[in-house]
Amino acid sequence: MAPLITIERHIIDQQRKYPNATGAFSRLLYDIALSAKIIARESMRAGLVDILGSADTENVHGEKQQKLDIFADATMFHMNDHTGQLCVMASEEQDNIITIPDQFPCGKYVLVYDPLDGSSNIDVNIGMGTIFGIHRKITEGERGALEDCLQPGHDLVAAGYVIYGTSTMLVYSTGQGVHGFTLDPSLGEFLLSHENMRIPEKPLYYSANQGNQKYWTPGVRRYVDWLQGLDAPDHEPLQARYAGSLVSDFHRNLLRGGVYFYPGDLRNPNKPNGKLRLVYEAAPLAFLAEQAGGYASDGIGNILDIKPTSLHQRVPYFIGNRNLVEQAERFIQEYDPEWLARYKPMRVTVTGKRQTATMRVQAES
Ligand code: P6P
Repeated sequence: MAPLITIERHIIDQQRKYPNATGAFSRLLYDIALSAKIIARESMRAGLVDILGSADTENVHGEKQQKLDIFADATMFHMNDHTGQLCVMASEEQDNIITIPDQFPCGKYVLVYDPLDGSSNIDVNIGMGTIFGIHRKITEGERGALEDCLQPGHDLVAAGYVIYGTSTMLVYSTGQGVHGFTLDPSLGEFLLSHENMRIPEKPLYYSANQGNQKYWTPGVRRYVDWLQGLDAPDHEPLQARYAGSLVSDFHRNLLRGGVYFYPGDLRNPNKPNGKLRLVYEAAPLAFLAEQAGGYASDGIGNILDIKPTSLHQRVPYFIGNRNLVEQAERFIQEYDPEWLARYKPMRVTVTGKRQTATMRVQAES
């Protein structure tokens, strides 16, 4: 029988590559895996306990919160607030940064997360997920601050997601490739099932909400024609698959090859930057995509080079096979000068990892 490699064992094996590791980072990854098991258990019972439906509250984005949203958010907080690994947290469901309670010690890591992405799918039994990113603390003092949560994605030390689908999987990377673990409910363990995940060279799918097509820019509409092979008789179309859940669409495209995009549009001239949040959705998955041989862009350049200027900042988003994402950039560059003029001033980039970072305000360049 092939050896059962639990996520705990995999984390320890990864830690052994760093002789000076204290184990703090490994313990943080355990705690996230345990949080995932707890959320998975509740989401699998969602139809049986009073956790379906809306909580009759709204989050910072004015989005109706589901009971399971609130449960997942509380779980991520309570499983990580006391461990001494973190100095601050940030959640899609919380307006401001989440400080570590005074009675608990602080650590050197920062956890940003979307506790339950795609929660509108809960009541219709379609997949959803948790997305997380881990940064190092960069500010002075024991306790973390907002600036610790506003680091560019290329400074992430780890990122991952949990997908609550036909099975529950935890997929993560610490910069040493992307590895997937499937939860065995009978053991309560995440077991290594997808080692060194790489996005296939030949893509099969594109994922987008084409109900918004009338609001898309000319460049994005041209892009969809290209994806559908309408621009050339010998150009094979990609198949459309859209789950309404970023984690589900990203996971499928990571395994089968493809592109997911949620572009900026022309509906609101003051909001050309789309729907997805940079800090705890777009950047962590962009980190994974790059580790798996893919790429993520806001339509201009690498998502990982964008310096967040606010906690819930939104970005236009294209993620998947590099050649597919770069084609979107070319069409936007050629056909969308009006949109580019609106969006570029919002875009601050930092090229190069922290030690050699050079901040550049896109609007000035
Ligand atoms: P729409 C879920 O709210 C989410 O952030 C992503 O998971 C998903 O891809 C997208 O929004 C769905 O948005 O506008 O297509 O319903």
